Formats: sequence, structure tokens, C-alpha cells
Amino acid sequence: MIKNNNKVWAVGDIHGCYQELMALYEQLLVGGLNPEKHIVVFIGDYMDRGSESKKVIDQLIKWHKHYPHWIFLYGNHEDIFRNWIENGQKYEESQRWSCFLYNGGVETLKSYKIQEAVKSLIPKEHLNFLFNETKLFYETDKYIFVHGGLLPNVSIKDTKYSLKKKENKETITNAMLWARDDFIDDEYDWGKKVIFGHTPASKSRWGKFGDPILMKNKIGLDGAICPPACKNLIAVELPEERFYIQQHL
Ligand SMILES: [Mn+2]
Repeated sequence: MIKNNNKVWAVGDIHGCYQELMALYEQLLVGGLNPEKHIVVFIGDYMDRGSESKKVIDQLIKWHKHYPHWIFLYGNHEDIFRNWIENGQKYEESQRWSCFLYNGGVETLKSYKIQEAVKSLIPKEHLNFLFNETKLFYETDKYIFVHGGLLPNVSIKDTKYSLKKKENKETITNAMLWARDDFIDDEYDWGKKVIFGHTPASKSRWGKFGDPILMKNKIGLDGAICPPACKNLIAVELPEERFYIQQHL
């Protein structure tokens, strides 16, 4: 297997938008992606909000089999799903959403054992892919790829050391999956450019909504493709920093 560590393509949050994923992939092939030789990193958040999560995950598993050198990161939506499917848990911060599952509906479903029923309906291969075949982060010489972000002012070396020693593991994992403004506004030099998803450019200081976030120390790839925003699915070719934008179809 040829692995050219210097040539990496990264794809932002997909959120069940299958058509856009395939259209973006066509753009990457036209742009020169060689799937056999190049690494493609998917930044996480494959599911939820868009209508075709299952088709997206089927496709990712297909690619994972064909191109074992491609990287699939773990996103906060995979984490929420895992927490629900394995423990029936919900995130407290989500309670503000006025929807059934987030307002105690999980308990109702549990009383009918629907959680177990749902789990049995989802192909084991999908659960295995989402929870066991994904990574929290991925590094090359020049870049670190992570779904949410990194802790402000903490070096990559210290981050990895802490994870290994299981010190502050929860704080670090939480930042990697959920980081927001504190990370994006941080000008700290991690020594590698951080390629992340999770937060679209929605505030004027980060750029136009739906565009990539471009900063000296980081690049944001969440183009807010999913409903209700329906903006863009973004990919980047590195190290050229050439962007590929697929609008919502
Ligand atoms: Mn997301």
C-alpha cells in the first residue's frame, strides 16, 4: 500500500447528506485525488439531521474496505449516538432542545425497551464502524486532524501524554469532540495546523457562513451542509490548501 503522508485530503461534517457526499467525491477525483495513493481524512459527524445517514455510513464502510489507509475520525454526533445506543444516555446540554428525545423521551423509549429494539435494527457492521473503526485524531508531519478541536494552549505532545496516562482524559476527549469558541479564537501555535470540523463559520470574525474557517493555526471544514442551514459540504486538498465546495442539492 502506497501511503503518501504529505498529500492529504480532508472532508468536513457530512450529517447524512449522501448526494452531496458523492457529488463532492466526484469533484475530488476531477481535482486529482488518487484514492489508492492519497490519504483521505473524514472529520466525523457522518450522521443526524440529513435524511440519508444509513447510505452515508454504507458508503464510508465501502471506502474503508477499499482504501484501508483512509482515516475516519469520531465526531460528537457519533458519541451522542453511542451514549444513547449503549446506555440510553443523553447530554444534559441538549435538554434545551424542544424535541422528544431531549426532553425525557429517552426514558419513555427505555420503558418500552425500544433502545434495545433500535440497536438490533442497526447493522452490527455500522455500529462497529462508528464506534471501533474511527479515531479521535490523526496526525501527519504538518497537520493534526480532529473533529472539534484541541485544548487551548496545550501542546500536542502534552495532549498525547495525558491521553496515554489517562490523565484529564475526559477534558481532552471533550475538547476533541465538542470544542467551540475557546479553541477557534486561540492563536496558540500547536506546531502543526489543526484541521477541524464541528463549528461552521457563523460569526463574522470567522468568515462567511458555509465557507471554510481560515486561520494561521487552523482550518475549519464544517460548511453547515445539513438542514436547516443547507449550505456546503467542504473538502480541502493539503498541503496546497485548495478547497472543494459542494452546495446543498
Ligand atoms: Mn457537526
